[in-house]
Amino acid sequence: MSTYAVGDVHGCYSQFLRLLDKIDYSPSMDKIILTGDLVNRGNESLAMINFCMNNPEIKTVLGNHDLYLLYLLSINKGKGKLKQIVNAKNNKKIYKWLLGRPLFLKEKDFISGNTFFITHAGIPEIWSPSKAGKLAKEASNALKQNPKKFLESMWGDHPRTWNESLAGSDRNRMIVNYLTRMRFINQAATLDLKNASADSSDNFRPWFKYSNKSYQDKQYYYIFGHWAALNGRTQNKHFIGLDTGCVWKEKLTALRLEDLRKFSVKY
Ligand SMILES: [Mn+2]
Repeated sequence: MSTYAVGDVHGCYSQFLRLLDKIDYSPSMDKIILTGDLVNRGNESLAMINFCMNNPEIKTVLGNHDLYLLYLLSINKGKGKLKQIVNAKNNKKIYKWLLGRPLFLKEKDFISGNTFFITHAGIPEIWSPSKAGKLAKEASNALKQNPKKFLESMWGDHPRTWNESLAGSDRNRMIVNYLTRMRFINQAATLDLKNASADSSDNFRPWFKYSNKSYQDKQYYYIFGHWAALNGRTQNKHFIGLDTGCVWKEKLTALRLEDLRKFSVKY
């Protein structure tokens, strides 16, 4: 009985099945938690979504591409690789299912006592994990309450810095941008959303290079996807990047939470 976190699948459904095979996945015994971005770029996005809907023991957080899909579903407009989903017969069911996915998951391993925080992009140093969990729930509730309004006003890179007094769409956008799009931030936790490479610039460093008190907890592990250029390299075993670029013809990776062992399949 094991729990695995799996990196960004991006419509690479065949590779995902091969990975499940490799870890000898049993739906009745094992748990899977995906880091989001189930869809887009790859060719089998619809198959991937359908598989997850049919296997409710598979959990996922929402990634920026999943949110983009939600937006396209909300305006009933297919685009690129997501056309197959927007035009699918069960598109209403997919929309409803996606709306119910969280932005943050917490998983405790009771044998080791380790706690894992799973988000698509990460948790900025200005927030403790419990604060991030609360804000994630706040944004999810707003999304469910008024999906159209939320999704329509979600786009944009501003504001760039968190401020407790932010309200309405600005606040939701900020929460979503930290949890699903963040890579580099500065000392004030200002986001640089333009740089998708692995190289720091000016005063911006990878979000996990700062020194939040929670980051020092020896039993806390931060699991994220999103940053394919990083290819899992954080130089800190408490920050585990699982997007290993499957859709860029690299690898799809699973992490077994019990012993932190990684399993990968090649594209
Ligand atoms: Mn992403």
